Amino acid sequence: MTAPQELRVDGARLWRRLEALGEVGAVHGPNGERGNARLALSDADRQGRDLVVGWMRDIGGHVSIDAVGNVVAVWPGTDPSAAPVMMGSHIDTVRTGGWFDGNLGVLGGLEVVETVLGSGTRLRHPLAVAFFTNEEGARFQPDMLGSLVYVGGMALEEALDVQAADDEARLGDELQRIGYAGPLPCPAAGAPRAFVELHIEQGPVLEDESVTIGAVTGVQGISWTELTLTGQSAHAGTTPMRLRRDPGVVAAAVVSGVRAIATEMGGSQVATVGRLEFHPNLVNVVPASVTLTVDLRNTDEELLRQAEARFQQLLSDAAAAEGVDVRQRTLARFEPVEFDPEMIQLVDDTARRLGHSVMRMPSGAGHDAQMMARVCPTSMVFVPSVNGLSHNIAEYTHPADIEAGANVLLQVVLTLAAVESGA
Ligand code: HGY
Ligand code: MN
Ligand code: MN
Repeated sequence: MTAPQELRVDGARLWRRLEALGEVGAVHGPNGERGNARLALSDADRQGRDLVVGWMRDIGGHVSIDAVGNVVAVWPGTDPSAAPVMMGSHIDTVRTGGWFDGNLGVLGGLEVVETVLGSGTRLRHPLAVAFFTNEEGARFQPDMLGSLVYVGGMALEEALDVQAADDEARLGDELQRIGYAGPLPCPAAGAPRAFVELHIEQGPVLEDESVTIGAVTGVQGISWTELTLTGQSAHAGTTPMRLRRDPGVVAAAVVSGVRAIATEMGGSQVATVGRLEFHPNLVNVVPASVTLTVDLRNTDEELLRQAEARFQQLLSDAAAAEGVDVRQRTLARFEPVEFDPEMIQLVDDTARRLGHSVMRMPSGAGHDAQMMARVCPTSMVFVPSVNGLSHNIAEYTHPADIEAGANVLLQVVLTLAAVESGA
């Protein structure tokens, strides 16, 4: 029997599962890109859920579904009283998503379990693999909603009443519709022994530094705001400029203004207007209203607050100058999270033991791990994104890097789950 520290995953088997899940809600680009569109609780998301739950059961997992649709599969250890070592992520995607964002953390976890089961290695702690509902926050806000409810950070009833940004569908109704309104209560009873999430970096750092593994130190703070700007709809030809109250002008000031704030602040500050909708959106009508979203992030909470304050100032100045009314709604607001130092060290040491280059780095993207860190020791394993691309159907990570990340995940989990002697 292979010594536990010599165990390695079956990279080809993991890649086959990534490909199979990648065919659910497949999006094909003009240059051969193969992406995914599986917005949370859509029919495509249900199909993806059914496929992954089937794999969980195929390898003997006991699958449970909670009231917000989080799915957790568990494989027993030798000590029934021991808390599970949990791996996982999400399988919902943005509308222009890729094969790897989230999916790698869930299918990498399944690959680890299948490798352990196949080796006959006995572990004291159970192993668990989870996928959480609506991590992306593209259809329902906030993002990381399922894991937030799982750890008690958002009331279940509040989550079930969230309305979708696009079609105002109610989250709880969509859960019922796709058959994933589970029986288990939220928040979850009992915390895992630890949580480890394998994920693509989704940025350019590892690739630029030619490093294979990222030992993730934490997640930056996130601030999402939805603005509804209301002016006076009027004829584009007959209305003198001096009489206009054009919300489009204020929206334009916000788009360029938040870019200027991030550029001036530098460091890790980023700013994005990702959604911008004019109403009635017609060539010859001064818009009545404009709805847009502002995404601000920083690794430092104080700096993030400064960015928010500067954004609010530019918004009120521009709205006052144009006589436009502003309504705003916070869609998400999470402070920066630091992961457990011992967990970060374990990822770092394990990657080096396996002979991989490794660097410590914060995550620019939000992840379920930032919620799990509230209840148990947590860290993440990053692998490089080609051209730093993600939330783009061209998202890609080389198979060798996928395999390297899964092997680091495997060995980290074996350490945490405590191999039984004579196993
Ligand atoms: O927005 C994020 O960072 C994550 O993809 N939900
Ligand atoms: Mn993700
Ligand atoms: Mn994502």
